[in-house]
Amino acid sequence: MSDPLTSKKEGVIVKISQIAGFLGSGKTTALMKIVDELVARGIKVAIVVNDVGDISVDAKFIEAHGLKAKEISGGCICCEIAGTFAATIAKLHDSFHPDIVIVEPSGVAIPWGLKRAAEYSEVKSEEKLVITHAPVITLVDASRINMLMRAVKRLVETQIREADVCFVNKIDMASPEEIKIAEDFIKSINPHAEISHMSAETGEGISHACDLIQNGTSARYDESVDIERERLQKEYD
Ligand SMILES: Nc1nc2c(ncn2[C@@H]2O[C@H](COP(=O)(O)OP(=O)(O)OP(=O)(O)O)[C@@H](O)[C@H]2O)c(=O)[nH]1
Ligand SMILES: [Mg+2]
Repeated sequence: MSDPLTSKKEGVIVKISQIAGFLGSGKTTALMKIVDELVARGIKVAIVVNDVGDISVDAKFIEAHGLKAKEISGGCICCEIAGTFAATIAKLHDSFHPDIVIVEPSGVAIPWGLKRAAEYSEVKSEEKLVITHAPVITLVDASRINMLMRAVKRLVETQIREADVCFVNKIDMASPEEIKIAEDFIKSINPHAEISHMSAETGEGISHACDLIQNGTSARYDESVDIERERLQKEYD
């Protein structure tokens, strides 16, 4: 997607990539493999994790790859601690100059809220910083799709609606029926999203995710506000 606001701005560009998905959908497992491949491609990557669960990104893994990690514990990146998240991105930028910051939001985070929080880091940085976004990736756990569609439907719907690409994950353990249910569910909520398959466990789909993160873009939060304002203005006129 074109990014008119960003193209008007000047400064060092940092791309934010978020891998969303409900608790236990495979975000950390996917993130590890994605980071591995992006680093092998020569990209300077930083990771920000917001773990509310027990499983956290292995600091040794991160150090072994020469990466900087910043863990934010508790709460939700996108709303409660937006200021801290923005400061984290700005600090990472000022000290490490990553090309891409990959964010694992908490499993209950909303993608657009995280975009807004990331863009706020532009005013927090010592340098002139311009945030761009990689396509928002949402992982949908096919092996638990029936539970997800019942117990946490609203949240999962929002994560799917705000995604550019949905990966149906855990295809190695899900049945063909579950995979089909997940695909239909995604289509019914977000017909514009690209739907792809992944097994974060076996590595299937990881290269495609890396291509999207490296080469793709997604609209800015503030751009979406302008687009919405224009649309409402037209309706009013
Ligand atoms: N079989 C299979 N298991 C997977 C796959 N992806 C993740 N898992 C497993 O699912 C569990 C949760 O994976 P995580 O990567 O920790 O999920 P997460 O989304 O980071 O979880 P939270 O951070 O707690 O929300 C782990 O036991 C993983 O090993 C997959 O593609 N196939
Ligand atoms: Mg995790």
